[in-house]
Amino acid sequence: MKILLVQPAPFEPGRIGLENTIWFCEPVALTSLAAMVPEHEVKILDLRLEDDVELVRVLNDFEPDLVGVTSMTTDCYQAKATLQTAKDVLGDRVFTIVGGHHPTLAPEDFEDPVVDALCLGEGEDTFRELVTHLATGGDPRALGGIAGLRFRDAHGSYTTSDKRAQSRSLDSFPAPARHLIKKYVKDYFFTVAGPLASMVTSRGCSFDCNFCAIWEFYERKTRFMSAKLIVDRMEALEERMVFFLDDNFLTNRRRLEELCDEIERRGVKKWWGTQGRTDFIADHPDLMRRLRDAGLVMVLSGYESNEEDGLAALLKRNTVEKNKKAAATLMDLGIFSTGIFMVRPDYTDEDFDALYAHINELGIALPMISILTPLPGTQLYKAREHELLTKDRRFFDLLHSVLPTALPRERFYARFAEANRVTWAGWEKANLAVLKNRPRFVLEALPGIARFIARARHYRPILESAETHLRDEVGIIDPNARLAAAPRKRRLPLVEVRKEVA
Ligand code: B12
Ligand code: SF4
Repeated sequence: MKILLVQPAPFEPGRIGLENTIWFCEPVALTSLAAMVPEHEVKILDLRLEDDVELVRVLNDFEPDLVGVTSMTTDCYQAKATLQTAKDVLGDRVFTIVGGHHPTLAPEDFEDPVVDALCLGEGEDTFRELVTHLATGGDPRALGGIAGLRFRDAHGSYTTSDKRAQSRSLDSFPAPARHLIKKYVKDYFFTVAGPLASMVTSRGCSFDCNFCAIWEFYERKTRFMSAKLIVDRMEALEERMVFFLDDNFLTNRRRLEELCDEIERRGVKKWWGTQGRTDFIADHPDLMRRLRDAGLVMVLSGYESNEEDGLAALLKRNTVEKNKKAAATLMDLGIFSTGIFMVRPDYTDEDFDALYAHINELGIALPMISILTPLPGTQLYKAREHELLTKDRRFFDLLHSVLPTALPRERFYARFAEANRVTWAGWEKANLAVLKNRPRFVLEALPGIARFIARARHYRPILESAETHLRDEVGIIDPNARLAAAPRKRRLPLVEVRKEVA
């Protein structure tokens, strides 16, 4: 069977967005799926790195029997457009499927004649069974025997098959088929690190923050790849720099110690980065030192708030004290710290001032500010859906406020856009610490540093202008939308909706 797997491009490339400057990585979902069907002819198209016409060209030349696309919330329309194009070019002889976080958490957004099926949850086994069914002449409208699908049945209605168990050991999955993305690899990066390989070494998270649906997507279970296999896979990579995409990599102390042992024993020389919580960093400075010595150069963490109340309202189960200690530990060790902070739509001028002052005190190498956004599937979404100003999925990029703001929108975005200029006090100190501790990394990253500076210069005017946000919203969000009552200093309400999930 001929299979085309597609990573859609953002709706409007060149707008504000994480992938333009900070983090742009390989589509691990697609290489993981491709690895499950090695006996079939598979192509992967990363449309973020291709000309607009490439999709149509490949559809015409390759004539795939199946087109699959991945989608997070912001990619929803582009993912559907990809499948629409597939049907336009190849008609009903092509089977179309979408998978990923958004179709799993908001399947109704994909119920459309151009979508034959949605993969709900983890995809590997579902995809392999589907491909085998279709390749052996199975009816494309009779998929009820394959767990983890929502599909269009013989009557054209959507039907959901049994739930796909998410219990398979991560060590039992084959290595992602990275040879299919070889031509793109030079273009993937995390800040100054690139060309960058990406790996996933765990799935799930044991926390239950109300703005994040990772724990719901993985049904409250966390699975880990063994330290030995991580290092086998690292050794097999051509790239010197690797990013572990795990949402919460720094969590299983024993596994991390084993990872250090394996890396030391085998003498693996890679620079690597990952995501991890600040409480773990604060509570394990010695282990962080060992991890640093094993090649850890960068950590992305959600610091989120400068207020204990703010953290509690997000059910983050962390403290400002731990945030401070983590930032100091990372600076001390010379690990490049990227910190994500959230501006709330109910922010006043004083709130903005306090958050920015706090960030400057912390001393983060790269602070990133986002806007609190109820993403579909989260507890926050359930609690605040009725307040949304739009359900246009392009605005769920954490850079637009889909909730009414306390400040006039113009002022809100002016203060938000200002972050890029006013939160850099810790930058120099934190980066000098990296330079001092990791001169070899800095030397190897010089081309990446030059590319990062070029990207930052290009996107700065976009990031630092409130106009870009307001322009995006024209005709979609009422520019005068405001919170009904001006907020005052108060304790933030906890959002406790959950439990129907368990
Ligand atoms: C790397 C990453 C990115 C990359 C791009 C990812 C890519 N595809 O290239 C970058 C850095 C650009 C990015 C950006 C953003 N991201 Co992001 N990102 C991730 C991260 C950390 C890893 C993605 C990954 O590769 N996972 C590993 C693969 C194996 O898992 P998977 O994608 O879920 O795929 C499996 C299944 O879903 C399914 N599947 C997936 N696709 C398909 C397709 C088919 C055909 C089939 C059959 C099955 C299938 O099978 C796969 C194998 O089991 C995830 C967290 C996570 N755990 O996934 C967040 C995540 C996807 N991002 C998220 C968000 C919110 C964003 C941003 C909006 C904001 C931000 N600041 O992070 C921006 C949006 C960018 C934009 N375009 O507007 C959310 C999405 C939530 C949602 N409702 O969609 C996640 C889940 C993080 C979170 N904690 O909530 N992100
Ligand atoms: S935000 Fe991080 S710690 Fe919280 S549930 Fe999501 S992945 Fe886990």
